[in-house]
Amino acid sequence: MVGLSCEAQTTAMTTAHRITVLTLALCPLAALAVPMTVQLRGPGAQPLAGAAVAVEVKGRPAKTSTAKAEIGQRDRQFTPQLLIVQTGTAVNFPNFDTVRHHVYSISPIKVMDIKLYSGTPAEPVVFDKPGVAALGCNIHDKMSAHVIVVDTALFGRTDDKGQLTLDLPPGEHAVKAWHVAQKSPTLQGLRLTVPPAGGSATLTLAD
Ligand SMILES: [Cu+2]
Repeated sequence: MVGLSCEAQTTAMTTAHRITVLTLALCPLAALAVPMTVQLRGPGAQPLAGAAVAVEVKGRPAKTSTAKAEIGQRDRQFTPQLLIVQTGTAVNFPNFDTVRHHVYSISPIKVMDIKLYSGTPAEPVVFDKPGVAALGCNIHDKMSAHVIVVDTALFGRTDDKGQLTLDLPPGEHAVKAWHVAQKSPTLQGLRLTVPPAGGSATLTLAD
């Protein structure tokens, strides 16, 4: 058994009960996650690409004190324009342009103001409350980005088909989702049921 991944061990489970007992003893609970594909749709059933989806599993830590992330500025645009992070993540805002930028947010979860600067600011900004922060640049009105802050490490961004696959424990979980086209500026709460073997589900975001 030594050197086998938990996945390989799970396959071995079917061959001998004795191995099953050993496998369960070796694999931590987190390894019992199964692949689950979520498709996020809008109120008109259209798939929502580039949406943030986060799954909150009971008993898992809501915050991090170690994660780091980055939103750069390049060619007078934020990159990326959507950043999804766990609550407590420190985000840096390096400016790769030769022009100076002035990054700000007046969103309630993070009021911030990095005044006209070049290079990388000395201190990152810690996003310590869950929700949505809309970022802008005081100099370039067209620059816009969003930081989506979620109380879970299980999150991602939907692809062109509005889909996202995550390894999740079976059960019923709370989901937080957000898409730039929705009218409400906050994360929406949804529910997701993950069957024992995983699978797929469609979730619908309101306007
Ligand atoms: Cu700017």
